[in-house]
Amino acid sequence: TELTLIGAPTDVGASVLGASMGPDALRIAGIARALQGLGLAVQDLGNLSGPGNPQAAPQGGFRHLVEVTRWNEAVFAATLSALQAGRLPLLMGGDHCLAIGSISAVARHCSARGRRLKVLWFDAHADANTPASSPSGNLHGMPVACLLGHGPAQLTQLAGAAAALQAQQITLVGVRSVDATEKSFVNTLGIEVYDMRSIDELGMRAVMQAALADVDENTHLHLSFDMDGLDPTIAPGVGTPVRGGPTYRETQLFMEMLADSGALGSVDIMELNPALDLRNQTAELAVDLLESLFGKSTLMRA
Ligand code: DIR
Ligand code: MN
Ligand code: MN
Ligand code: MN
Repeated sequence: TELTLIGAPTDVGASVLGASMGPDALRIAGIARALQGLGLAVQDLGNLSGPGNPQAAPQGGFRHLVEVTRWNEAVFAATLSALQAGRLPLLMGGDHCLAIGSISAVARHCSARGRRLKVLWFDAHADANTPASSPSGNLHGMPVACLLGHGPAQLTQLAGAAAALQAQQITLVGVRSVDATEKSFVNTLGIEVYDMRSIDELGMRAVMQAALADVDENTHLHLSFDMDGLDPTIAPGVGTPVRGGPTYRETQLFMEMLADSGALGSVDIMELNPALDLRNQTAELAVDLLESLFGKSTLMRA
């Protein structure tokens, strides 16, 4: 596999500043070296550029819609060209609003090639807000809704008129903080969600077996990984931590089972906030988990 690292240094979709430094923290933690060590060819495109963070109040229910759109257009273009070159794009965020751009590009690419797209969304939050339900107007709380066609046209139509995803193409894992109105919207949309209670009751293995049950040889699997999905005791470097997330071991198994599927085609690593981190440990954890995602295992396995 040939990998393309794409840095998107912005926090325009978030309330807390600092995710803009995520890409460089991942580089400092040795992301390229670690993946090369697994035998992958790694190309780092460097950082995309886009507008600064105006730190403005919401307008019409959205904060920074113009800036968020510009950044997503840049992410969309970079992701699509990596895919068209036959490479596996790894988006280094940046806040999670940017997954609208990356996943819209993946959806466009898959439909052009007749491949099925399946998205795994690892997050403490459901990211399924609309202006009607959002407490903040922050677009990093809305990408799942936008990808399903519920949001401003600038963001829902990055790849064309149709929604990037249908509800049955996305599965949420690790969720434990959903806003009151967002909760009924998630239910209405009919998205498959493995919240923390399901992980507690079923275990990560059964959750992932169910989440990956519909993956076949023609499936392109996209992982959108919000670092705040992890338990904050091991991942303090995030802007909106929520206690009670998956442990280190549970998340390793999550990554290993994704690797075993053989279907991984694109990745987002989002919401890493070095300004809130302790000696870059959350970035180092991300790199460690990425090694498992790309096939590192303790022993040879059948
Ligand atoms: C909250 C927080 N649900 C919102 N969302 C976050 O503002 O919509 N998503 N932090 O990652
Ligand atoms: Mn998120
Ligand atoms: Mn989150
Ligand atoms: Mn399923």
